[in-house]
Amino acid sequence: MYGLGNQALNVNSVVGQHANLEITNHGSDWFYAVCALMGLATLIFMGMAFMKPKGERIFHYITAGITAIACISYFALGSNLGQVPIQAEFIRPGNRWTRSAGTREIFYVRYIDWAITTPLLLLDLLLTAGVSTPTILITLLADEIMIITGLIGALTQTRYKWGFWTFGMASLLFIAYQLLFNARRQASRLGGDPKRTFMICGVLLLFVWFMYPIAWGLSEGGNVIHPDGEAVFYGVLDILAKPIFGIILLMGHRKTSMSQLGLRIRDRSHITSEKYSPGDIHRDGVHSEGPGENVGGHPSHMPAPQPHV
Ligand code: RET
Repeated sequence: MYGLGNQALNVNSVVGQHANLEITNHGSDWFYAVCALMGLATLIFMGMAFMKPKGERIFHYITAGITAIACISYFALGSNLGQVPIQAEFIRPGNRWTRSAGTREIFYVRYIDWAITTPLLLLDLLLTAGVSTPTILITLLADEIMIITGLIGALTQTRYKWGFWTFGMASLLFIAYQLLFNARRQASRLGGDPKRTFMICGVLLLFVWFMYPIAWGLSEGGNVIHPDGEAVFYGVLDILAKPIFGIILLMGHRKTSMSQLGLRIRDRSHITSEKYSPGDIHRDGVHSEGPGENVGGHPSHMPAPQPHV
């Protein structure tokens, strides 16, 4: 029924409602190319993980998870799915880029991706700096607020969308403050490779992340650029924010050990069933993990053993 080549727009035009202004085949091709790149990055990061002992893979797993989710999200984008038409606040009839658009295609799938992956990116960086758990939690909360207000603003048809954008900007400024002051001070205390990796990745992250509200203002917000232009703008940012950030971070962690960062990773893969006596098996067939709330099996008042590698 359909010929060769990218048929996503034809096939999926029957799904859901469609906006006056949507991506063309060029936009779809670009999204699929980024999808492939994210998939490749995931394979590379997982390959790099297997070259590390189990207890030293936390950054690899987080980073590969980020690109894996982006790969799926870009598959949806390339297929013109995960979108909804929204009446634009500014209709620009004579504009050569936007033509006469009443409604604009808004990809809400991006925000689902970002709601999962941006906290993970921050986690990568904050664990590198060795900051406290409360600082991590409050920074991730601000991040979720930023993404959700961005989504609500993008779905809002009136000028009130800019109110949500402002809340998102306030959250981004809070995140920047945490990175520039709290996390930087903590990373400096660690010194050496963690400090250097934090500095390089932190500068990259802040520079790239401040571009997102600009892209939003020109696309979902102001309806200034065509959805194909939006695809390229966000796509370049996403490549810098995920695979490029990820490879720099993982290379920076080649020689760092988890204990250097104050991380205690439990690796129980060395435990074999012979080490359990029959009494360790509960009636429901579940292995006992030992006393106390610490699943690692050592009493909580004693220092934890170092991870086995
Ligand atoms: C929005 C609009 C509301 C105001 C602000 C925004 C910032 C978004 C950011 C997104 C980062 C995304 C990343 C994706 C990686 O693939 C939601 C656009 C401040 C910073 C890193």
